[in-house]
Amino acid sequence: MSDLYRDLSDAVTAGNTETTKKLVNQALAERTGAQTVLERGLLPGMHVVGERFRSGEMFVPEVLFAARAMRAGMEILRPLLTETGGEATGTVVIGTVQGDHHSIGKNLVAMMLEGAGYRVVDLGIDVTPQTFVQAVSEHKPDIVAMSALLTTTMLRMAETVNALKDAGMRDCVKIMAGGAPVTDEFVKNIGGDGYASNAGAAVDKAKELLGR
Ligand code: B12
Repeated sequence: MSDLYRDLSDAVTAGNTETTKKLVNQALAERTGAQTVLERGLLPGMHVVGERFRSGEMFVPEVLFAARAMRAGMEILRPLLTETGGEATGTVVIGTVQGDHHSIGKNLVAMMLEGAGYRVVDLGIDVTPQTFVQAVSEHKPDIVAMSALLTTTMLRMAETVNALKDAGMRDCVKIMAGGAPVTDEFVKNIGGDGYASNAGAAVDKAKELLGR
């Protein structure tokens, strides 16, 4: 990793928003692509946060600072990652499921889908099955995409699939799900259509499911 990327990764881990923004802008000024800045600077920083949180070296307030720095960096990259023109390739309704407040991964997936030309309706975090159903009825999406980062909230994904079935809407949409604890097998078991382990793969999966 070059010094710039290491410094950027460290700034995210330390929750230093101003340094994160400065280094993202510096990397872009050096004509580095937005995708590279994301993959080599911001994501590794968040990865370290995950490991330190797990091992008890970091606590929730510090993780929140890191998340804020990550979000500030992502906001600078957003227009570059989502630059498209012309007709939308399809519509995706996305949200983090009920009881779950993790938004970073969901936001990245939304951004990458926008970048690939999809219209994205982001329902935010803590989204109940009923809200997903209402959004499908209102926006008529091609895909419903659910995110969960907690093993406990993964169960809400199954409830959302069932709520769509009960509302007679299951066959109108493709259902994708992801997030750290989610697996391909789990998504199949709950009656979903597609799983992806990261935002880039989520775009590939959306294209595969819709054939466009
Ligand atoms: C940041 C963070 C937080 C922040 C969230 C801030 C925010 N705005 O998002 C805060 C501090 C709020 C938080 C709170 C909590 N957290 Co937390 N958090 C994390 C942490 C460190 C990083 C998550 C992250 O942002 N990763 C970076 C992103 C880019 O990765 P990602 O989310 O996995 O997303 C990628 C893929 O999964 C995929 N993807 C994601 N969504 C989707 C959707 C679709 C459709 C597809 C196809 C793909 C996809 O693509 C994404 C991009 O590549 C993780 C550790 C970890 N290793 O995941 C713990 C972690 C998820 N948290 C954990 C816990 C326990 C909690 C709390 C319960 C802590 C507490 N005691 O209060 C609370 C729960 C709050 C709630 N109700 O949700 C545990 C979960 C354990 C478990 N097995 O359930 C983890 C794993 C940490 C740990 N090892 O203990 N957390």
